[in-house]
Amino acid sequence: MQCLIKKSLKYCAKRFPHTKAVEHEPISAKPWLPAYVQLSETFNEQTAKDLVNSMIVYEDFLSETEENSILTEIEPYLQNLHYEFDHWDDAIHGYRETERLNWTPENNKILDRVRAVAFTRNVTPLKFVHILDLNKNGYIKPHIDATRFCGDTITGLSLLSNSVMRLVHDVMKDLYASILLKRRSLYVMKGIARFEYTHEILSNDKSIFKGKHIEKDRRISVICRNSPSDEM
Ligand SMILES: O=C(O)CCC(=O)C(=O)O
Repeated sequence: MQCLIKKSLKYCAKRFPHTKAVEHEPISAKPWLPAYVQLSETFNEQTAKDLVNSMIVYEDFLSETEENSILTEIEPYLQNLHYEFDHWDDAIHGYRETERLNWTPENNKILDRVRAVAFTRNVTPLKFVHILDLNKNGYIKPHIDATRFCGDTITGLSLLSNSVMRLVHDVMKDLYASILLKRRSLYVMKGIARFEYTHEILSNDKSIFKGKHIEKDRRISVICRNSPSDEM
């Protein structure tokens, strides 16, 4: 039997020299897949590339000094707020939040760097920066940001803790991805990732990436968005 197979392979190789045995490489083995992304096996090359190109993470975007500089500015405001456990649209659990317009010159420089990376020239960044403080037990449930509050881009700096963001296709629920958001990283979510996938920050007990538990401690995200009136 083995002989027969060998013979027929030889025959094929002679007759069709341009054909190779088709190997089915799993999507997780693709060299273009960034290390911070884990995809469900139902993605094909196109759906995977569409997602990966619209959800980019810049690790070590902030230095420790820059992280401290932002924390020093925002902590006094956050300390006056209580963590809440019921969000008005039931989207967040264990959080406190504020918005900030005026920043120290050093922190303004950091935010300008974020905007330069995230927004193209024809985009109007919202002046208010959203600060979201999730306590150790806090998490964000799956949602798609309403288009009346935010344009096509959402960017977030992650302070104080690593976490896992889960993206799930809003219609094809078996297309889902885990994104590792390391402390001091910046993510830029736009286009397909922003409009076609829900996003959520997993609670510490579900915070798993590539089989490893990612400890989610208190985490502060500093989020810049663009205007909903930008043309999309
Ligand atoms: O904390 C984060 O980075 C996620 C924030 C979020 O879900 C949102 O802005 O819609």
